[in-house]
Amino acid sequence: MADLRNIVILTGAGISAESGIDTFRGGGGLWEQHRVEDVATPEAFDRDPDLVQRFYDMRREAIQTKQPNPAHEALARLEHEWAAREGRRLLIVTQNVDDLHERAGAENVLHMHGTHLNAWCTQCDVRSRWTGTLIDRPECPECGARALRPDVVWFGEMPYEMERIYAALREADLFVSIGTSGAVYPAAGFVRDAKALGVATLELNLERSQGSNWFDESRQGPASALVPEWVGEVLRKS
Ligand code: BJW
Repeated sequence: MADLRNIVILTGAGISAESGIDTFRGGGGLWEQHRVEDVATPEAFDRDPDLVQRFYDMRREAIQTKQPNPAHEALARLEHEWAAREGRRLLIVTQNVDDLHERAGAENVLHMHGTHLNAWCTQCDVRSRWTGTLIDRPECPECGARALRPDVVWFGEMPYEMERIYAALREADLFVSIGTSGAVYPAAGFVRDAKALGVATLELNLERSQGSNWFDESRQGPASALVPEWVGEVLRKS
C-alpha cells in the first residue's frame, strides 16, 4: 500500500442500510414491495406518474430523517486525509440517491444514479434542489412548467458522469466496491474494467455478491465495521 496514490470507491445501497435506508434486492428490499417495472423505468412514469411520484416522495421524505453511519464517516475521513497528502486522489462514485456521504463530510462524490434531493424539469432541463413532494405537480422554479420528475436514473437511462468515472478508473491504483450487489450495469462492470486496466480491486459487502469472483479480495461483514477497519489500514500503511 506504500505506493498507493489514486483510489476509486464505488458505493451502493448496503453502505446506507445501517442508517435505516432500505436496499433494493434481497429480503425486505424495495423491489420486494414494488416491481421495478412499475416504479423505476421511464415507461412506468409515462404510464402511472402518480404511483412513481408517490414512491419517490415517500423515499425523499424518509432519507431526510436518516443519519450517516460509521462507514460514511470513515470514507469522509479518508477523503480528507488523502487530500492533505500531495499527489493523491480519491473519488467516491455512489449509486445511492441519498446524501449521506455529503452529510458525513465527503466532498468528492459523483452520484451516477442521480439524487433524491433534486427535481429535474423535463421542459427546460434544469435541475433544482428539492426536499418537498412532487405528487402535487409543483411549478419548476426556473421555467414555471409543471413538468418535474425525480432526478434519478431509471433502467434504460444513461447513468451520470460516466466519462469522469472511466477517466478516474484509468488513473486508479485501487478500486474498492462497498455495499453493492453487482446486479446493475454499468456499475457492476467497473470491477472488470478496473482489472483490465491492471487496477487492484477490493470488495467490502455484507455477503458475497454477484461480482465477488472478479475481485482480488472480497471481505464480508457490515459496512459500519468493515469500512472503518479498511480505512484505518490504508492510513496506517500509506
Ligand atoms: C450490506 C449491508 C451492510 C446490505 N453492509 N453491505 C442485461 C445485461 C446487462 C445489462 C442489462 C441487461 N438488461 C438491461 C441492462 C442494463 C440495465 C441493467 O443493469 N439491468 C440489470 C437488472 C441487468 N442498466 C441500466 O439500464 C442502466 N443504464 C444503462 O445501462 O445505460 C446504458 C449504458 C451503456 C453503456 C455504458 C453506460 C450506460 C441504468 C441503471 C439505473 C439503476 N437505477 C436504480 C434506481 C435508481 C433510483 C432509485 O433509487 O429508485 O439504481 S435500480 C437500483 O439498483 C438503484 C441502485 O443504485 C442500483 C444498484 O443497487 P445496489 O446499490 O447494488 O443495491 P442492492 O440492494 O442490489 O444491493 C445491496 C448490497 O448491499 C447487497 O449485496 C447486500 O448484501 C449488501 N448489504 N446491508 C454492507 N450493512
